[in-house]
Amino acid sequence: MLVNSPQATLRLSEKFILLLILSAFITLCFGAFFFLPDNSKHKRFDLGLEDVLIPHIDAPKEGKHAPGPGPGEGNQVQWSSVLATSFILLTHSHELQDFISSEIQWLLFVFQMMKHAWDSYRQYGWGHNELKPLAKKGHSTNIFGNSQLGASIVDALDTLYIMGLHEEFKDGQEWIDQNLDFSVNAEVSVFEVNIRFIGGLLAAYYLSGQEMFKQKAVQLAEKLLPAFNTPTGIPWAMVNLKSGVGRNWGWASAGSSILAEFGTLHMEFVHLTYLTGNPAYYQKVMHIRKLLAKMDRPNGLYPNYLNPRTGRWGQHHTSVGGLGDSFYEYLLKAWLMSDKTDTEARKTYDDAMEAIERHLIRKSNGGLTFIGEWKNGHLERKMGHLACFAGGMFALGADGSPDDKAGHYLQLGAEIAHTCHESYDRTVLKLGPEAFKFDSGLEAVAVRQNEKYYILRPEVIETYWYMWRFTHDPKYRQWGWEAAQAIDKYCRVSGGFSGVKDVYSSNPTYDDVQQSFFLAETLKYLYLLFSSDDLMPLESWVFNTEAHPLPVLHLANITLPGSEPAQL
Ligand code: DMJ
Repeated sequence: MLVNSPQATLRLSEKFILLLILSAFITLCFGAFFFLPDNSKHKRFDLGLEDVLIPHIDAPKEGKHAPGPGPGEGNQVQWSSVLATSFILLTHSHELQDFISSEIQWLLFVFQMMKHAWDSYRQYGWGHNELKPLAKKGHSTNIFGNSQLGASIVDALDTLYIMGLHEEFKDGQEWIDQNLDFSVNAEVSVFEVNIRFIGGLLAAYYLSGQEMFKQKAVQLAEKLLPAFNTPTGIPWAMVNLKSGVGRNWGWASAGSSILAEFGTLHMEFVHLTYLTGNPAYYQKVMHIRKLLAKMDRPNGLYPNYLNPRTGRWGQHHTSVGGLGDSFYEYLLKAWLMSDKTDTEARKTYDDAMEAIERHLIRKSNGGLTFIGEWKNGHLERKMGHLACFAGGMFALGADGSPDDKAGHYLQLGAEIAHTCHESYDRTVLKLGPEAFKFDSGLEAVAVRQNEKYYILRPEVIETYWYMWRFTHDPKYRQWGWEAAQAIDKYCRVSGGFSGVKDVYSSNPTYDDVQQSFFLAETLKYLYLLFSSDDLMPLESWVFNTEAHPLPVLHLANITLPGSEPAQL
């Protein structure tokens, strides 16, 4: 059953008519596809629910990354109207619910969540970075500086595209074309702007073929380059887009840069060099890699802090959650994105995973596998929601792991997925807390009041999706469906979706923020979880840490400007 609706008591004749209407819709949509001229079928790069039903997407071809006309062009079916209508029909008819598989119903459910999130932002926060769904006005945080860069538009674009929301995509495209200007006096986070804006713009370019997205990505990248002007070449955490002056966060271990920030640029920067022929981007990230390779690592672990003036580690804290997480993710994804030719990245990843397993991963008394945090020689038995992404990373990296440990890493991914699911299941709202402990008889529950919040984060659902893709165990879809329902029930308000401050309270208060990553990641991973594997196949696409898909580059046949052929 999709939704408990008191109005679902239609007469038999009405039900029959509803069935007929839905069948007519589906027939119309199939028909529209089949009657398209052959050339437009092959050229088009539409994604969305039709791909669940008719898998026909080709991966981007080498040297021809963005086949097909842009969104809204050509003879396209308006999937948004079809899906919205189907959802309304479904919520009103048990017969239709019996007739249509759970997965399609769940897909439609996620689709209408995306519509609500986007439409609310469109109505109340348009052009602002994020939305305050209760106050019904724009919102921003210090990661975007004092700017109105439309972060939610850029972050949501590829999700809209993948869901087939072409009108909404076009609306966002127009705003970006006419309004997105990076010559602003704003001090932004280099990492956040890279993963959300450069990643989002590049994915929109690869999916739609619209040159404008590529140009905007390159304009922004040029503005980030001054951040690398440090004595070591390790970038500052923040840069002023106008003046180019950089600095680090005041709270970060005596002026250090952060591993998960300077270590999460590689994918986007390699693509920038590939697309522009400008070697600067590639050289900047390879310089970071080389510098890290030369450094001593305590117990083989990478501390979270590195001073960009001295080139020395700051505090010896290591985490697979916040401050460390996506550094490890990008080592694996650099290898995958290079069509597995970047073996240096793979080796670095494998070595890091070995040290992490030895020093950070433990099993609780209750049998839950967790990833703790290393702090000055001591293991803190606490895991953050952010670290839950690692279940998916272990599964993604299983194939290609050394010593025939593929099965082992897939199993580790499954154990982390199980632990993170428990962290959701042990709450009142069935949504996971920001951090949870494994100490003093406590298992997978938050203790401190300021760790009980849920801010629409994606990591647990991300892991469900990767585990689903690699195992097809239906429990991952079931767990994703539980999470989707809980988000819809407890985070949905009339003006969008909001985070909640206490997942253990049956009457939680809202934080009044609809995060841009909710549209970029949480809803995209849910949609992919309920879709066919042919939608965004992992052999062809690698998702950046903000869930923006970038195509695999066939680097065995290409020499990137600024690289030595032997290195690739
Ligand atoms: C996202 O912006 C990215 O996934 C990032 O790597 C860390 N976490 C947030 C969402 O929780």
